[in-house]
Amino acid sequence: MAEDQYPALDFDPFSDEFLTDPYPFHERLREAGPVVWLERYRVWGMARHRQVNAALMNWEAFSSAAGVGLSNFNKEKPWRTPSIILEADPPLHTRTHKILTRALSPMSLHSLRADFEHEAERLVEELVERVTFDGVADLARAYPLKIFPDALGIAPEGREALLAYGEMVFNAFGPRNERFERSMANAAAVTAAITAMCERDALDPSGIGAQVYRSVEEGVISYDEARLLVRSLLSAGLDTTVSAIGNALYLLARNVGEWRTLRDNPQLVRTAFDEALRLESPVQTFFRTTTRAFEVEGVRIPEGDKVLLFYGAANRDPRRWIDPNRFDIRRRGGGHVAFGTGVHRCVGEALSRIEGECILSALAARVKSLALDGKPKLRLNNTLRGFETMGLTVKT
Ligand code: 4IA
Repeated sequence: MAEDQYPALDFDPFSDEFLTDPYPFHERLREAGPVVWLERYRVWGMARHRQVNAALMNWEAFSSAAGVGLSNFNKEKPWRTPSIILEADPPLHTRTHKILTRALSPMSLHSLRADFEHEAERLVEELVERVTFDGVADLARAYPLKIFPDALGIAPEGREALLAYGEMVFNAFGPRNERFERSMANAAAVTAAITAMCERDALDPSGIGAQVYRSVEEGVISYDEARLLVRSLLSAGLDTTVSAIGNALYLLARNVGEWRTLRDNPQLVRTAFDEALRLESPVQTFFRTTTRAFEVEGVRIPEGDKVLLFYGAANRDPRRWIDPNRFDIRRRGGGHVAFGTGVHRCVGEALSRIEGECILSALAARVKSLALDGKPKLRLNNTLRGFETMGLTVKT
């Protein structure tokens, strides 16, 4: 391709049509070229694994500090105080990242595992007795909504605000479309509830939230920064795992052979959950902003432009995976970008894996067959891919 020639595409990655079935669009994006121009939002797009991975690894050229949504914080006022970990670059990011990495370290998580297992087994037992239930409301949502706020040390009252807030946060990374506006209907009340939950005095001293405040005593961050880091945990940790668990249930219910393989080989829970994350990635897209002109395969992206990275498309790139659309719970080797990669790679990965694996283990131990009742309904969101309802029937 000649200099300054690039494919231009006119579809809207945040439309109902795209979000309902993104995969044919992903294929067109990947096949159009390593980097494309998206007319509708006047941003660049990358959908191939190699380029998405490379951009995520290069925080110096592909900055997060102007926000990882469509809105450019250098030009528009952010809808909330920017996150000091997600929407920051080193060196600020390095300092905050260390704090959350410590709060979510294997050591801190170790003591949670028994509770997580117990709660998963209890919930699955209850659902097995009911035989028919909603895989989202009764399992994929119910489970994280109990154990995650418990782990953080959040009071039992008012937890509904957490899901409403997540809905706002993840829609806000997209354009100010109808979906975004609808989720913001109750914004003031929801934000006030979340802000109150993040205060030191509102948190149980034995939880992960209180752990973040230890860094204030150590003089590493200010009180306000700690509060923002607790807000990051609340923003990032719930809707993502709800989607991940729901999507895994969907794939296992749809692929009877894979369910049988898991039931007969429960040691495969880790790769099964990982494969579900690859194939139906909860986080579908994030943006970066170029800090300088950057050339990708002969296309020059100017400084200060937004670049939309299609994680979900990268995770099904046939250049990277054999039979990419197949759900294969024995697939190994990782390499998907569902958790991102580079300095911003998910700090809650280990926690999310414990959640996913506890649910899949409890099901594998107790359930012989898992079947969808009718067609599950998606919950469309500008960033997250997940279900709203999913009728399931289990047999023991
Ligand atoms: C934050 C990537 C996503 C799960 C995420 C969302 C919000 C925040 C961090 C990560 O508010 O810091």
